[in-house]
Amino acid sequence: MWPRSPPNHKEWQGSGTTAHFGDIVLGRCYTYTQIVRPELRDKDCQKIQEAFLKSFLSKDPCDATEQDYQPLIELANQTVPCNKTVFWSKTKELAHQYTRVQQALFTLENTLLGYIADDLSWCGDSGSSEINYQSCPTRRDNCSSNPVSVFWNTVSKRFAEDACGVVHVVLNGSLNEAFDRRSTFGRVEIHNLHPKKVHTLQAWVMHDIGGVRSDSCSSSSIRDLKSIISERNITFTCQNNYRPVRFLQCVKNPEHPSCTSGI
Ligand code: AVW
Repeated sequence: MWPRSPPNHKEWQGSGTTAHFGDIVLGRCYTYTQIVRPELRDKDCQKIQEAFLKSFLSKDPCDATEQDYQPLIELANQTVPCNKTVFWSKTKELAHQYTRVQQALFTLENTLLGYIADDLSWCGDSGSSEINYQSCPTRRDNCSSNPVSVFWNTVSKRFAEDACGVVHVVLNGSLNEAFDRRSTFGRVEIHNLHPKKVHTLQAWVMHDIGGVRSDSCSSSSIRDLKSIISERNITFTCQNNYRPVRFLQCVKNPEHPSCTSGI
């Protein structure tokens, strides 16, 4: 049969599967389980790679589901200790810089599944068993249930459900709204914290050095977050420019006044 679309024709608006996807998944899995967290050295990276590929190959890339990822999630399952979970929203780089220094802390990308998938893109096609390296669907294609979005929603939900003790979130206080209900953090993670396990959410609202101080702990978006959290019977605390994270920002701007006095 003639292929549905000729080669090189871009079917979708998003970029295609990351080149060497399968090898990257396998390589990252080995790096993580053998070097980053050797306590996971017994994980089967071949099986993890296979389960990842199976989750989206030969399937309609606009109809991905949570169930597609269950075998992968089970193979890669990992316990994050209580008090060590760090969420982020619009602060990915800073949050990762912090957990790189504080190695006992975990963002989602410091867990095996998040580490493997970080910044990759992937999709397949229902009419073929091949990886689509040409293009992948996005929300712009009217396709919110694409394999990448469903993956991050599913693993973010699981990451939040598994959290316990005090949990942390790094927010961007230089945006109009440091807390955005439509973000993965606002839409998925806060609603999946278990109040019986998580007693406190501690927010760190970080301002860019030299940037505008547009949002802070007393702003309306953070009040919004506080009310959602309090209604769920979880204690909410908030700090502007949490010092250990501020120090990391100051590494790049040591002479800025906010880094030389009173920080
Ligand atoms: P955002 P969110 N690699 O900055 O609160 C590629 O507004 O929405 O923050 N894409 C990713 C990754 C990743 N590592 N992580 C999330 N995405 C997607 C997961 C995701 O669909 C972590 F646990 C999201 O809409 C954070 O606590 C967007 O890229 C929280 O969710 C990032 O948007 C960050 O998500």
